[in-house]
Amino acid sequence: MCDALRTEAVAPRRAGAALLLAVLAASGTAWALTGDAAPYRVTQKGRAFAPGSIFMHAGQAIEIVNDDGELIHHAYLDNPNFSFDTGEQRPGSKTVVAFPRPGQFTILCGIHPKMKLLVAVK
Ligand SMILES: [Cu+2]
Repeated sequence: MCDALRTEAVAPRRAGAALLLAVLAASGTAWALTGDAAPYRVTQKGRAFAPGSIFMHAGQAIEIVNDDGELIHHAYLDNPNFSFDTGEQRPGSKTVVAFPRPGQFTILCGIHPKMKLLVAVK
């Protein structure tokens, strides 16, 4: 892969992994598999991820909640080591994403370019 080809804010793509995780979360069985405590909760009130940065270990997960009134959000990560795409997050929805391996990641919102969430996984 050539880094120069990875332009910023490209159109988010649909990732099968994220869809699978969403299905697991909906079934309520995902956490028995990880063996970890509840995922880190990330809110999006006021068009901002909060907290803005998270430090965690491989295998842990974040739960991205759209609690921002009537706004739609669309969190995604496009990284050579790990990618996901929540698709449109309707008000009141939440998506759980587990990070399987170490790395430094920046999650963006496909609708609000200023939204950034840094995730450091070790
Ligand atoms: Cu947004």
